[in-house]
Amino acid sequence: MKIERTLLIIKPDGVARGLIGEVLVRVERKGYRIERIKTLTMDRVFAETHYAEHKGERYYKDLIDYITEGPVVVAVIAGENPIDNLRKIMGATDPLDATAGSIRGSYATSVTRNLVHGSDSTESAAHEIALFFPEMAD
Ligand code: IDP
Ligand code: MG
Repeated sequence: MKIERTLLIIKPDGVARGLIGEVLVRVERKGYRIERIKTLTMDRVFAETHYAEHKGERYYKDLIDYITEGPVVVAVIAGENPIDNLRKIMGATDPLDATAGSIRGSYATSVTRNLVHGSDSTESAAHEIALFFPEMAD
């Protein structure tokens, strides 16, 4: 089995609503290991770096306001095929399109305030892990 990694973020609404455990239990029960985990509050400069590819989108300001509004939990998730599996556990970006049993399908109603983030490719996972956990970069 090839061990790979992805970055999970429980966004400010997930932390404020007391859903940290709910998210992590699903990730662990799927079979993944939580290799690193911490709480932090992103400032706007950091958030703009993380979401740089969205700059110019009409929802960009709302996204930066949202992600900086309070603490988030950031974790490195390790195991087999973590990127695609985590995105499946999370559900589609818009909770309306997310399957009913997914995290977003179960707990979110808004396309912006959709509780969780997961890296979307091997490249973005490596980039995001290095951004949030620079001590892990090799
Ligand atoms: P993802 O989080 O499922 O990978 P992305 O397209 O990468 O989705 O968008 C990043 C974040 O930006 C989303 O999770 C959501 O918070 C916000 N977002 C994306 N698309 C929209 C939109 O059409 N309207 C409002 N917010 C959006
Ligand atoms: Mg994305």
